[in-house]
Amino acid sequence: MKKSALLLSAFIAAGLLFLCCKSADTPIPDEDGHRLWLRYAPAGKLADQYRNAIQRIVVTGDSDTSRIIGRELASAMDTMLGSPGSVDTAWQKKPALIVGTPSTSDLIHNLNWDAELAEAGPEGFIIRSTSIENHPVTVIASSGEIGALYGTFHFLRLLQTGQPIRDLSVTERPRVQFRLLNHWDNLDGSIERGYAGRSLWQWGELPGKRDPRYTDYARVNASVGINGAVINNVNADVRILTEEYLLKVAALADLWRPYGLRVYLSAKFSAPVQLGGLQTADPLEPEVADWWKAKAAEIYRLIPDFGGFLVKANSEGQPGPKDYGRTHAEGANMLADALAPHGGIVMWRAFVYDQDVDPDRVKRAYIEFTKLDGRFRRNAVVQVKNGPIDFQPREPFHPLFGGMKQTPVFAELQATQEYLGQAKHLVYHGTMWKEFLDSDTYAKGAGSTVGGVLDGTVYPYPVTGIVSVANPGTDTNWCGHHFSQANWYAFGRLAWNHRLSAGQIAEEWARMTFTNDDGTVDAIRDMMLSSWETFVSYTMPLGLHHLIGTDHYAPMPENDRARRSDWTAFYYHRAAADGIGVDRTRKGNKAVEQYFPPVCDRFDSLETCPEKFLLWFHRCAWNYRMKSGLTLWQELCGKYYAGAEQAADLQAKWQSLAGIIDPRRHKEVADRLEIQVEDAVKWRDHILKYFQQYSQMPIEPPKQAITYGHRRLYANRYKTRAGI
Ligand code: GCW
Repeated sequence: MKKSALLLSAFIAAGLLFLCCKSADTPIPDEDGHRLWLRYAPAGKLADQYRNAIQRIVVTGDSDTSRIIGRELASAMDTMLGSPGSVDTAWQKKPALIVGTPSTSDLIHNLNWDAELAEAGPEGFIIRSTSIENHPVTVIASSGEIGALYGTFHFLRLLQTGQPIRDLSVTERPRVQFRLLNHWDNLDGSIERGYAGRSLWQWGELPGKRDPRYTDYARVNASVGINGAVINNVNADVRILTEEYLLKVAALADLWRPYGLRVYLSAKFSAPVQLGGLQTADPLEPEVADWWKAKAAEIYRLIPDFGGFLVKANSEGQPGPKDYGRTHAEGANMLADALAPHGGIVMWRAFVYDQDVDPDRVKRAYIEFTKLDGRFRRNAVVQVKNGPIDFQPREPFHPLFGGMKQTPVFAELQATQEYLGQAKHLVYHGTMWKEFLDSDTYAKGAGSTVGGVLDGTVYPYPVTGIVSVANPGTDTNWCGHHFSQANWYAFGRLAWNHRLSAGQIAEEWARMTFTNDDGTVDAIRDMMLSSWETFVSYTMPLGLHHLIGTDHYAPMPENDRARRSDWTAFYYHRAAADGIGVDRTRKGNKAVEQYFPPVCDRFDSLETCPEKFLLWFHRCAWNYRMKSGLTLWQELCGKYYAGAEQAADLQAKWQSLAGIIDPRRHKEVADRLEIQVEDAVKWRDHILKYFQQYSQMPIEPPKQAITYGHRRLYANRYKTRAGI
């Protein structure tokens, strides 16, 4: 053989060998989920475009925040583009990313964007492709450093989700001012309704030792625009207000300040007695007011940007102004007065359900608080859970949204999945929160959505906010279930802009958390978008609610004994031979009247009441005809069967992603889906069997549940159970 032929065949062999190695499955490295949606995975198709545009990173300013911006960009560029993004203060006339404020950057100052930046506010920002001296640049500008930080994360999100960055023209500002997490963390490290380990706050180590997780936490929040955290449980331990603890709290506040994250505390109303040694905590007693004034002053000496107090009063055994014959407004105002000189706010929770107010728990908070509308100080707000009961899988919106015309209301959502499968079930809350935020209250005619109430467009509230009960803990992946991270993310995004769609948010999250592969993203987004309705179907469909025991997890419709009747399940379903549900119509207990027309009429009439709320507002016979033509009983059976079927679908979809998602996270989610699918069947069977003793009708799985199920397993499982 000629030398050249030899060389050629060696070359071909080497090439083949290379191809073989390439095509052999390269294992996807395991991930533990700790990096959440800030993984900064290598950029795909557009990597060159990004590299060309970002030849330099110019971050000016000499502050902790600007250093954080610089570090974030440098490390992101490093892993996404494979080029150590060196951060500079000098531009050097290269295609560059320039970040800052007009006061920290001459380059930005000279762009003359001041009016637009003022309009966007100190948390808002502009991201724009422009040119300086004929050189293309991308500018992230804000009138405030925190806005520049938020803009940085927004820009990085564009890169992480594979968006082009050639012609950027983005202006963003948050729709509400206060976007807070509420931690139900106790001082002993446990978390009420927490499902992801222990509290992140190491009280025994603070203030001296500062766990790196504190800054990680602030960074994660800043990445979605969350600007505050109430760090202790609303069932408050009074010790948080002692100097010993305030010093610890101040250490957290110091770490969080450069991320724009302010600290708030849950305050126990009886603190003047427990800590101050006073005889009373009566809000109208001057010595009580003085005690709180002094306490506020002490807090602000340690934490100059302290956000304020959250208060759970006269609820579930907590002390409050009603202990002294005073109103919620009188209690809130006393605290508001103590905070006002320092710029703090009081968030007074409307989660009160005093049995003396009305026999129906659903109606109580509205009755108590609408009476007080207009009597709150300007720095006091009423914080209202999304629905009138308590974070049930599905509730109609709370009528206090729209019902409080002069007193600002904040919405309280719950990212921790207390009643939604905890950290075991995959339930994306984005869809649930959107149903709530988009609900039309009609407070001022059509279009008065809950979102519009919250952002101050329906009534000109002086303060606006949306908060969420938090779900992170010390678990490596922060939230227990990898998909529960999406609820933290979705909360931040919706608090920033309640008009974003649940689908967009799910997609962003999936791309950043898992992969930019379009097919996989579609599958994950679909799983997320269907997951809430699926959960509702196999647990509490058609307006049913609170069918649980004290664990708030497993089905317990038979639960008819508790310290209070409104803690049982029976109180809410009232199943009996004649039917099921609570008559809250005008002919019943008139709860519908708490809504504006035409919402009240819509809920009142069987013709128009959305069937998803049927048994919330109506009591119906088991053979009541549903819109589908089926009886209520058949429809109920259908929902439970379909729900369990859909849970199995979720599992199947996730299985199809094996080998695409890294093995560790894939398995951890798969293990939980296994539990979820089993639980869904348990829910279905338990609830239907229980109600059957009243309906006296056969449990009929809908035909399509069997024929349409893609898994024989499901049909077989049913056959075995039914003995067919
Ligand atoms: O949902 C209920 C929870 C309680 C919680 C309470 C509240 C913090 O079961 O654990 O207490 O609501 O919101 O105050």
